[in-house]
Amino acid sequence: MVTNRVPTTPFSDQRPGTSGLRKKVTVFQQPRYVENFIQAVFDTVEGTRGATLVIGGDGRFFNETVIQTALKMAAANGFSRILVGQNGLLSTPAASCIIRKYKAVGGLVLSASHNPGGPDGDFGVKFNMAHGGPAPETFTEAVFKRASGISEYKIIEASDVDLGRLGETRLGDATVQVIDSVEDYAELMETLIDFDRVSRLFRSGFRMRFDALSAVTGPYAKAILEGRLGASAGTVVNGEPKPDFGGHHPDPNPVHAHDLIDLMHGPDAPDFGAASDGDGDRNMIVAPGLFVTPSDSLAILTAHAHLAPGYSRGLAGVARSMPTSRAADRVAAKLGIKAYETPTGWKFFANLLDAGLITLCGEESAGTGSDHIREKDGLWAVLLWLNILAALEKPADQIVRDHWAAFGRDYYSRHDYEDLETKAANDLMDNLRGKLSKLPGQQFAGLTVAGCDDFSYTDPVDGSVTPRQGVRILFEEDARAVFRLSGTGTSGATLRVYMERFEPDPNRHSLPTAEVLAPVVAAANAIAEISHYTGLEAPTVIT
Ligand code: VG1
Ligand code: CO
Repeated sequence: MVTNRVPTTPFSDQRPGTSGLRKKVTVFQQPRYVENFIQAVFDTVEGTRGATLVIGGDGRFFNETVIQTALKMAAANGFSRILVGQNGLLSTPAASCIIRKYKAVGGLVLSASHNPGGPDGDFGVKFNMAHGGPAPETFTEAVFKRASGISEYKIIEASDVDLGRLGETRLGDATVQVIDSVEDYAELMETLIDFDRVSRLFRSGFRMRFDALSAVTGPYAKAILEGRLGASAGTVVNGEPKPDFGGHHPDPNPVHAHDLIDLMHGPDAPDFGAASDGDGDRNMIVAPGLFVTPSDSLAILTAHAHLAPGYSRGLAGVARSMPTSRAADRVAAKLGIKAYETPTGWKFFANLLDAGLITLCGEESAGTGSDHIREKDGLWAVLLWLNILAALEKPADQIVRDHWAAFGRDYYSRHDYEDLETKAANDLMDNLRGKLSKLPGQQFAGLTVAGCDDFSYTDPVDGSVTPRQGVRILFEEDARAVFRLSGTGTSGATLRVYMERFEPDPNRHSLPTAEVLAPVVAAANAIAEISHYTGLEAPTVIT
């Protein structure tokens, strides 16, 4: 077998963001672009020789092309065993599960997650470590440095591997094993969730809809919900992964999953609704007539997780990303467990999980997970909800309302200003950071600033410090506004403004979110001078 060392020259833009390297498909299609990045990753991984590597993706356009390249490069770089999902498919949580189960040195996950797909859409490459979680910043920075000085990559000459057929094939000195994408994941779920109880729930006539948005979760949801748990056929919609996600924007939020939202608010709403994103790590939960914010969902799961077999011994602690509402903290306080606040991005949860400090964690962007893997896990969250619904024998909306009655309600909304000019977005943040010291005590839209800072995270496990993770402004009225720039976009810049307000009074738990948050929105706009810097009078997406 011939191993070629192919000369190359670096690209200057291969720095991974919040979750891997994410660019337009057309950028990835440039000759040597994929090869350079993958070689930089392999050069950075310690101990590739003789090791096992996992490869899979969310099935978006360009997935299979990159997988074939990655396989031949992995063989050339000394990996001895490569596990790849059938048809090139692996959801991000399944990849994490498989890396851990088969003690791989890591895995390549090909996905741009919730970003649109297709020839004009986005593509992405993420690397997960031996613990199954996203590479930490020390690793991604090393990859970037390596990619910036790369001069050759290694690839073997071989024909493409048949990804449709399960089983082993030789590729150079390596063995490629095409594995069932769903099996290992489903097995893991069975150890955590009371499948018998959830089956009984479905047999009793409980109806649900799971919208896979034509992305990777379809096969997983069909096999588990309709297959193992006996939900009626047709429970899973848009269940075939498509290279362009059937035109869907695979971001499970009320804007992009509006079909599900409409159904759940209509007269024929089933008992429970859920959706997941491109690579299957996010989840959206909808009760009849009521969208459950991801922040509330994390809090509710924290309060009731002990009802599921995997968590019957209680939780060690809980963590949330900084912009996620403080609802989970309230539950943690009542349970007497510790609540941690991390920067945005799943990679920051890994140390806490590895050290056993937390059991559950989540983000406002619809990511929820536990110590069963090192990624957020969309379908797992849905299954845990089902377990809780079956155990409490209460309608989903009632569970949410009871939660608010017990803990108070954190009204929550995120405003995104997309496709801004990078300079305008940076100027806005610079201006905001520059005025922080003068804000405390000032009033905006009737709210008084109690305190503010630029979030800096000190990892409690390894002591590493990650500064400048977003500006937070706390108001005396128990409200909060957070500002940060997205690290997953592929064109221009996106400003995210996260707003919340706590309402303890049960008589005020059924108000429209926009009404309750109006003063916070006005204050946030005034403080950050959003219209001035963005030229926009309103956000492009409100979730
Ligand atoms: C977004 C979300 C963040 C999430 C990240 C990856 O990042 O805000 O919470 O971890 O996407 O999610 P940003 O930097 O654009 O705000 V996914 O589903 O790509 O794996
Ligand atoms: Co995702």
